[in-house]
Amino acid sequence: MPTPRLDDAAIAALPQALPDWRYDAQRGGTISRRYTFATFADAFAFMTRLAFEAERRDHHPEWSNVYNRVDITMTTHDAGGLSAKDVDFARAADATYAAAAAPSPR
Ligand code: H2B
Repeated sequence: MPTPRLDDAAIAALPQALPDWRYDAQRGGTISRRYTFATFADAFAFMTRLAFEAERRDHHPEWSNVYNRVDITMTTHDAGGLSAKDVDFARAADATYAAAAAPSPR
């Protein structure tokens, strides 16, 4: 069964639900966030932890890493836009970041 897209009310509530993520209407809806770390090793450790989280959920980030930065974009391909899986993964990423040894301020 395809994953349902978020409805308009859920989209409108995103700034409250995920204050550090930016919504973009393109591609049926995406959310993005940049995480900044003290070092490359901290950034890569965060990615490693999230990679296992993604596998567990079968829901995977579009992401890139440059030195101490990790940029993540989430959308759900089979929904043709944003779904609750993206919001859940964003929450997991935020929790992983909050638990990281040395997050640095944005
Ligand atoms: N991750 C994300 N972010 N969106 C998807 O639509 C998606 C995914 N689909 N991971 C999954 C895998 C799909 O390709 C497999 C077949 O379930």
